[in-house]
Amino acid sequence: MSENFDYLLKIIVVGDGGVGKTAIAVRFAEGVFREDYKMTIGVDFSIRLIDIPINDEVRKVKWQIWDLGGQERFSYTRPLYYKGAVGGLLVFDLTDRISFDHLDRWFAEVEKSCVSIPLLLIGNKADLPGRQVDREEGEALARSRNSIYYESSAKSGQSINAIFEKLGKIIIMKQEGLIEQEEVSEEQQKHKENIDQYMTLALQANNAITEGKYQDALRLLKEAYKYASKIEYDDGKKWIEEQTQHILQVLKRQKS
Ligand code: G3D
Ligand code: MG
Repeated sequence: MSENFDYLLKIIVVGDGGVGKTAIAVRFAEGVFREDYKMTIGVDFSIRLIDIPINDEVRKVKWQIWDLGGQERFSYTRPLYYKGAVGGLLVFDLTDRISFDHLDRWFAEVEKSCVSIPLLLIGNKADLPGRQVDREEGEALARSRNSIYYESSAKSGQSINAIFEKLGKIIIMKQEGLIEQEEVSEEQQKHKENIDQYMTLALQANNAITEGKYQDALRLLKEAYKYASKIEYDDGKKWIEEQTQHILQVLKRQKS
């Protein structure tokens, strides 16, 4: 396949563990449903090139689909995952009510980290019996979030291509000015800058710890804490506290 493309689009797939995020990414990228894929470790991504026609003209799109690899529980690297994403899928499992009830949290987290990117709402596992969420509920939530609702099955392939085509169209039309961009407020912009600052410092601290440069690490952690507070990133703060305690213990042991 030719490596030429008009757009490289990084998108994120978000939602509770087990809802089928990896299955959707794999189904779309490889056209298969694997019964046996392991829980992904770390962040992973799938790639696929597709043509998207807009107003009779084809755009070649290279998708980079980021998959929350088994890290659905919050971790300090989470903002990294969102960085640079231009769109996303918020996925729940139609046979698991709790995964639907958690969507508010996922919406909030993505909106906090990414300045207004288009998000599609996906009720997955439509092939299974025992649905716990009605189509009307999914549609209502999507409407209230200015999103679009799809029901999919990574197993049968239902709606998978349609979802990516729709998302691609929205992203590209925005970028080409064919549909209006939402205004980004100064506050949102500032927030995003604070996230970037936090991330840079947390990663530097992490490297310093790995290299045993503990004084540097302490300084970086302290600085990172300020930004974690500004963005109200409690998991980041917790991580910093844990690392700081750990370093102080190591230093104490080294002294005695
Ligand atoms: P996650 O990445 O969101 O954590 P996975 O979820 O993609 O790992 O999927 C979790 C489980 O649901 C997997 O089963 C997977 O095969 C199954 N699954 C995902 N999508 C669908 C679907 O559309 N239909 C059906 N019937 N099953 C699906 P296991 O058994 O490996 O846990
Ligand atoms: Mg997964």
